[in-house]
Parts: sequence; C-alpha cells; structure tokens
Amino acid sequence: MNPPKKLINALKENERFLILTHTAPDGDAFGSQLALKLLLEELGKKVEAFSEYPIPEQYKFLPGVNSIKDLKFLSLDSFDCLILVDCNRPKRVSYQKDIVDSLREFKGIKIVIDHHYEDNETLDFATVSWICPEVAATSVLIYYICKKLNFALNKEIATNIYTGIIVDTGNFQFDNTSEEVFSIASECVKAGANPSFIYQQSFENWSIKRFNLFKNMLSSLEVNPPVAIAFLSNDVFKKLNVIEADTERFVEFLRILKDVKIAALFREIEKGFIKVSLRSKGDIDISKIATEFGGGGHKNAAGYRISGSFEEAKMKLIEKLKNYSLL
Ligand SMILES: [Mn+2]
Repeated sequence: MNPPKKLINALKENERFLILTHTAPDGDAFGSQLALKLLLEELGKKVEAFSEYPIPEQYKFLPGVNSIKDLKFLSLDSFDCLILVDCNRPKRVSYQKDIVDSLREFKGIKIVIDHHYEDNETLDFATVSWICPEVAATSVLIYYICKKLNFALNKEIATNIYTGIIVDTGNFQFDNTSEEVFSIASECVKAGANPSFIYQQSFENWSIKRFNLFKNMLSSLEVNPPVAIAFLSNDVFKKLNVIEADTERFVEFLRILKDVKIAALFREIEKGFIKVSLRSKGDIDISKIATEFGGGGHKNAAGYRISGSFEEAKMKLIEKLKNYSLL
C-alpha cells in the first residue's frame, strides 16, 4: 500500500503539525496519533497532539501519551498543517461547536488519514486525504507512512501501531483481521512491541467502576434475535463516575450470543443526547444504517449520534433495520 505523494510531500515540506483524532479516542485513535507524532518528531518537526481528557486508564501506557494535551486548550495559531487521524471530519473531533468551527476555518493544510468511509464533509474539508476503508486500522496507514519515509520502526512507534491494530481487530479476531495485519504486527514485535504487555494494558485493565458499568449494561440488555440492544443512561454515568471511554469495547460483548447478528449500545452522553454504537457479524453491513442517521464507520462496526430519549432512538433504529430487511 502506497501513501499518496501529496501526503508524503506535505509531511516532508511543512514544519509545525497539529494532530487530532475523534471523540472518546480508542487504541487506534491514540496509537495513530502518537505513532505519527513520534515519527514526525524523529524527522525534526514540531508536533503537538490534543485529545479529549482524561486519557483513559487503558491507554496511559502508550509511549508519548503524556505529551497529548487537553483539547479544551487547543489553539490553532501556530501550525502549518492540521492532521486528523482515525477521523474523517471536523465534527468527529469534538462535541464542542466552537472547536469544530475553528477546525473548519483553519487556513493551513488540512490532512485526513483514516479508514472510515469518507463522506462529502471529508472532501470539502481536506486539502490532502488518504482514506482506506479496506485497512483494519488507521495505525496500519501510519506504518506505511513510516515505510515510505524509510524510517525503521522503533519500540515506541511500534508499540503505538501494534495497539491500534489489536484494538481495531479485537486482538486479531474480527473480520478485518488480514494477512497484512499479522505481517505488520510481526514487524512491530520485531521492533520491540510486547504483545502480552500491550494486550493486558489495553484489554485487561478495567477499573472496578468500569466493571460496574459493564454489569449495568448487561442488566439493561434486551435480546430479540438477531438483535441485541443495551442502554446506559446519563444517570448511570454520573452515579458510577465514569466517562464515555469506559464503555470502549462493551458493544463487542453484545455480539457474543450465537443468534445475535446485530448489536446496538445506546449511551446517553448528556441528557437527551445519545451515542449509538453498532456491531454486526459477517456480511451484514451496519455502516449503511449509521450513515442514514448521519454517522458512519465500517461494515461490521459503526455508530451515530441522535437526540431524544432511548425509547425513541431505539424505535427509530428498529424501524431502519426493518427498512433494510435486516429484521
Ligand atoms: Mn480505527
């Protein structure tokens, strides 16, 4: 896989880079952001990365993570180049309208590196984009950028790339687990990434409150094959003192039942504002449903945001699934 020349030139020719990613960043978001930051720094560039705070417990081990600043304090003044990784449009960077608007108005070069399906907003926004929905993780794309720049992976970059890969492939279990993914992971291990350490940090590092949130999700679970639906209310988030990032991977557990082909987790991030994560098995393309609601994603993993109550949002989803003959 070959990064576009325009992208490589933009990385070579500019000096001051700002790297951002999506809300509630996961292992691929942080992994891509940090691997690219470390790479550009090795090339002598000035680079800053911002994300939503707090940094989730499961990603505090990532090399370079302490250099990520709180998105609240973002100022765009001193950068030539804005790069979105694992994120295809400004709206995905923040729930804060003023931040999204300032990104849209950024005067420098705007780069998008992502593996979510692109949309019109991506095309309007990006000066340079590299969108590859066929790759398992954005970290894979960062790996190819390292190769193209003839940069030999070091342990820090390899650890970030490896983390992105295992988080987005469910530790080499999802449908996107390809030969390519194993081969890049193998390169990362050669360069010093430690698979068992990274697995434990990323996947077996839940706090008690996160586990209590998980139990709460299970108690809300409604299974009507082929669909499983669960809901976490804003009250539960407040009561347990947890954040959206604490729900990472939860929806994947909802697929565990044999007869469930589509899983949906509804999270009330704020009162009356719900984030919906969808997962599917096999050939069921759930990204079409998410796109209908203004979201997006991949064939088997997608999501969207919707206003209203859980019951309303659930009914709308069920109706849409029926329209697509998935129910
Ligand atoms: Mn990703």
